[in-house]
Amino acid sequence: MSSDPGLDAYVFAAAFVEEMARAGVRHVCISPGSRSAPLALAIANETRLEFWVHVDERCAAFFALGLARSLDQPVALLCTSGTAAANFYPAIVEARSAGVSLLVLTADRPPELRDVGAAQTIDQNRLYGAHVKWFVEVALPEATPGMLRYVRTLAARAVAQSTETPRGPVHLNFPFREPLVPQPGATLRSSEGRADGRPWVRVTRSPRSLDQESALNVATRMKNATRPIIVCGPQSDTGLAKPLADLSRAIGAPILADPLSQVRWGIHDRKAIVDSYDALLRHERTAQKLAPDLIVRVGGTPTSKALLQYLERQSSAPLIVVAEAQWPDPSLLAEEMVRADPATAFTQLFSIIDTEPPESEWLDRWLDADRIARAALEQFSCSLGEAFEGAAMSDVASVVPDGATLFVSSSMPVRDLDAFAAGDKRAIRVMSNRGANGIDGVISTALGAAAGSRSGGRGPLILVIGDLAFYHDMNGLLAAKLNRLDVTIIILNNDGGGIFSFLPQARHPDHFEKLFGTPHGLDFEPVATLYGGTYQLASDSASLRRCAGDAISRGGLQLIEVRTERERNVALHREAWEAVASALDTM
Ligand SMILES: Cc1ncc(C[n+]2csc(CCOP(=O)(O)OP(=O)(O)O)c2C)c(N)n1
Ligand SMILES: [Mg+2]
Repeated sequence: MSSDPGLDAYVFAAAFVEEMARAGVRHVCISPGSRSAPLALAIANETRLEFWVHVDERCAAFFALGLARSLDQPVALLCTSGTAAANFYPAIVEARSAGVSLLVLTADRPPELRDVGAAQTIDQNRLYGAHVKWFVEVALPEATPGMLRYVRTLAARAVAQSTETPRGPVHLNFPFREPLVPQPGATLRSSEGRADGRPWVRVTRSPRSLDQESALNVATRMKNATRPIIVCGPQSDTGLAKPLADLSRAIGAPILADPLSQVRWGIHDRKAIVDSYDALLRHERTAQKLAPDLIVRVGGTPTSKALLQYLERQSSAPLIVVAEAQWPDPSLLAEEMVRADPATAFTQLFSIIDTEPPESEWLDRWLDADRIARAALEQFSCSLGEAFEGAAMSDVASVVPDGATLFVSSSMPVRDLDAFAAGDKRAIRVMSNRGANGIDGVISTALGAAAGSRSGGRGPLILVIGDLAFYHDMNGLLAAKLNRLDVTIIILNNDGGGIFSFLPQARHPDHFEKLFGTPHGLDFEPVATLYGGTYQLASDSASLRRCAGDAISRGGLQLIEVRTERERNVALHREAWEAVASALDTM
């Protein structure tokens, strides 16, 4: 123990922070507080780290989630003790469900001040329960060689734990005793790590592949199928598209590409991509004609309910799920679970199958239906003289520049993107908080992704969000103002929860508006002024495309509102599906 215990705490914290940086962390979201001072100062002094300060911890954690997603890197979070830490909770739940690496650092009182009425002290032991992969009650800081070895190893291990498949959040609770800062004038020295900036512990791993025998078995099943389909659900690996396209070609399978699959858009071989399945599988006769004899699924559970229901009806076709870690099969119909990294597994399978592609009347049948459904949807949208959420979603998707990121909120935006937006060869990343499907933290996550796009040298970020989800996270907009982020936000304002009008409760009008519709009557224009942004109201397709195009090229915080009406929106969706059905009837 030195004569400056505040300096010892700093040295200990700085060793942790330095090791975090050496293990690949580049960004930290910090929320203000006193107990966390040793870590906050160490982070601010670590030149490899960029730090983002957020007053609202809920926003901070979602912002970190968006950054981690965008950069495909672990991101750290720091807050003080008490309810501050509890406000991290929803983003941690999402990170756990969606497999995103976060290092959650919370400061705490030392053991002797717990449960004795000390201020701002709650039980932070395993605060996030099963929603973190790893919890550590960190030792009290000491600047001795042994304890510095301990804290360096801890940092390396925490990063490794959070980035190991399945990725996820880890929680480290740091007790600090007062004094929390070094004496005035003290030199903020740090301890010695390994030479040449090497991490204290280098962690090595390689993607999980299939052993020879399993690969041969799965390849044989795929090759023998005459009516195979591949369903690609939400996933973030942009490297999956090519091996997936190769495999689909080798077995003559259509790829039903979820909007969050990173396969619907992109420059890979697109010949087998089907993206109108949500509309065409609602047509019973077409769905029957498209009954598969093998289903291969990869990625998370698909967004489309029509697709999920179709898959459940095909229970006689064997279902092979390729998933390295999660168990993405709520249908409980999987016959085989292939435990390997999907891109690696598909490359292996393709190298075994690599024969002349089969003459595929089967694939043509899918592509014909897809073309007819798409044309009917487009014709329907063009014929409207009013704002329609489905058309708005495809309008926005159509003006997203190559290289941009499109973030869509849960509830109807992600479903409308799925149902109405056609894929093409633009390299567009599509993101959404679909781990736990929350409508909270959407703005902050999107802004985190915008920050990630900026630091990764990528294109702009466009967010499409419902009015309730927008309202839920308005606090998050401060990050756009303070950090001068470029983000175009399209608010689909139907004055409440539009999704509920599609659900059975809509047929119980007595309490519907109060309990489910939840209109708020808010005027969003002043929100743009409050946060230093620009506001536009778009009244139809043409003006939405124009406003969005202008907003994206202007940069800064751009809000565009599209006003719709919930009941009318349901009617228009039904008309769109009917238009598709009539077109398919002629097939
Ligand atoms: C945090 C959270 N609270 C509640 C819900 C339940 N919920 C699902 S959709 C929805 C309404 C969303 O409304 P809005 O964002 O306006 O989108 P719309 O349905 O109108 O497209 C609600 C409350 C949820 N998913 N997440
Ligand atoms: Mg709404």
